[in-house]
Amino acid sequence: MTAKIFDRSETQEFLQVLSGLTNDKGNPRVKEITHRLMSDLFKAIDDLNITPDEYWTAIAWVNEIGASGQAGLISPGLGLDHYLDERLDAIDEELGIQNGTPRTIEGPLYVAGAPVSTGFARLDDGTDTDGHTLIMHGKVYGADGKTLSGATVEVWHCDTRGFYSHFDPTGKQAPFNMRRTIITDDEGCYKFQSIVPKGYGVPPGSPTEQLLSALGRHGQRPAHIHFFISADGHRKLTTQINIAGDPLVNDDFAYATRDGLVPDVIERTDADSIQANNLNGPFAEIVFDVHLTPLVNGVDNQVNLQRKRAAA
Ligand code: MBD
Ligand code: FE
Repeated sequence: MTAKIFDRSETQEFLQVLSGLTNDKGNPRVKEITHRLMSDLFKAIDDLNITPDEYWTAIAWVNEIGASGQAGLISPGLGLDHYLDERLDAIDEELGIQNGTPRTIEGPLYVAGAPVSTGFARLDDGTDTDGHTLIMHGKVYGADGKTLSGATVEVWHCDTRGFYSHFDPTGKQAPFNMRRTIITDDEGCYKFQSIVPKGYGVPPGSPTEQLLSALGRHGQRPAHIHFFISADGHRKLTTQINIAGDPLVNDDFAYATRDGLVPDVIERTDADSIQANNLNGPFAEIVFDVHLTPLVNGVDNQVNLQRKRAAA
């Protein structure tokens, strides 16, 4: 097939009309983006001879993605979340801002409103008996290099089955299990007890998995722990740490692994360490300090308003 119609003036005029560029109502930014995306899609259909059968298969898939609430899951799977991070990094580089702690993607499974405590929290409710006890702690540092007391550390992770509370297909977990907000203490420290999470996998048979399979890819993430860290006068940091030693640390379907975000996991078996943490057996310890960056001209230039709206 050699028929090509993209460059025809009728096609170009049609793209202007369907994007609203020929009317004076609506939202100019939405028109601009729609025009570009529709043009790229029309061109791809033309160049690749995308058939009606292929096109309508894709539409059915988009419907399934929406019906299953997986737009936020295929997005990191297709690297878009990581790409946005790379762009933020590039913008920071232009501004001369150094991110002492790298950012990485939020993912689709944060829930606002977790219980708040100062200094320390226990994240898990003790019902995941397959879990190995984890003690994780560190200090939050401000732009001036000094520790920040009163900083907010939001943390969330999944259980040993790879399920997050509020998204658990078995309905087994209590609300906010393995989700807490910890305010740093006078020394700028946060500390929590939980269990070492396991990796996450996209739901079997899901439209997300179907596309990944067609790409010859898997839908697994290495074990990881999510964080939002915020403090007055600083930009909110979205990041994660990976559990060192997980075989998928460098094979994450969501592309969230970054240098500096794979802290050592130290296995503690000595009586003194166990007693100092009020535990009754061996545990894993992770130490992870966080360095925040200052506001830019008094504002968080990277704030994600959609997340604010969703949390309101
Ligand atoms: C997760 O737990 C996650 O963090 C991401 C980015 C995507 C799917 C599941
Ligand atoms: Fe996650």
